[in-house]
Amino acid sequence: MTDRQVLFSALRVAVLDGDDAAAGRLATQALAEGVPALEAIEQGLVPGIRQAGQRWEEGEYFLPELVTAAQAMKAAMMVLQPALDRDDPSSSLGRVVIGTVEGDIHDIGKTLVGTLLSASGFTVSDEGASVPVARFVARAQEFGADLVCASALLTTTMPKQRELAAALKGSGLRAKLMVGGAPVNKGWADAIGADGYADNALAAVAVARELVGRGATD
Ligand code: B12
Repeated sequence: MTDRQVLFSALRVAVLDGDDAAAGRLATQALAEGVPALEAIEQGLVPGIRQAGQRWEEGEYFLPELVTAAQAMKAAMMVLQPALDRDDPSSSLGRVVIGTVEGDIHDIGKTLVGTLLSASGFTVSDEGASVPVARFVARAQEFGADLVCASALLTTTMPKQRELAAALKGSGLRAKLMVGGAPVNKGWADAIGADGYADNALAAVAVARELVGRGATD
């Protein structure tokens, strides 16, 4: 294993153990060693939180352990996020309203997507988690959004994305809709009339650029 792999593995274990002090310290170490923030997130933190979810599914972890794993991930993200923001300070590619749909408190993936969009040059208004459909629409109007991004992590909250697609169409606003989240796929996005879908934060940036008419080489 290379030094970098050892560090990624330690980050993963810190999340799994719900050790927020270690997660924060290792994130700081990663930046000090010149590891790109996104690499530390995708190769250390994300596998850690996914593995914690798997252990929970298999009955090895209980909810408090999953919560502390998420807290450790957030502690590391607090350190890494400013580095993501610094990575590409270009002029605004478009205005984005992002949030997790109502009834759903999962915000880690949504925040990652919002941060990368912002780092890639979009102006982002992050509305947080459990955002009602009406609030997405009102905010899109007042912010002059080109794009609304809605995350759903629960099969029970995915229908809110469908409601949002219909509400945005009915509002007459120009904003396009991109959806995502672990249970969401392209078939669902097409079925509800969303304009775009991506299964990870980097792909979300590419799709967002296409949706606002600013393809990869602009
Ligand atoms: C961490 C976690 C939690 C944490 C959330 C902490 C937080 N602040 O977010 C806590 C412990 C609080 C939690 C609670 C619950 N959870 Co939970 N949780 C997870 C877990 C393990 C990881 C989610 C995560 O953060 N992944 C890491 C991020 C980076 O990945 P991501 O979210 O998928 O996002 C990426 C992509 O999907 C995409 N993306 C995400 N959003 C968007 C948006 C757009 C527009 C685009 C383009 C892309 C995009 O890009 C992201 C970055 O690459 C998942 C398991 C899993 N494998 O997903 C279960 C999971 C989502 N949870 C689940 C459940 C059931 C719950 C609870 C209902 C449990 C309970 N009984 O109380 C509650 C939900 C309460 C509520 N009302 O919301 C189930 C959902 C099952 C289902 N079919 O609906 C899962 C799948 C676990 C399981 N296998 O059973 N959870």
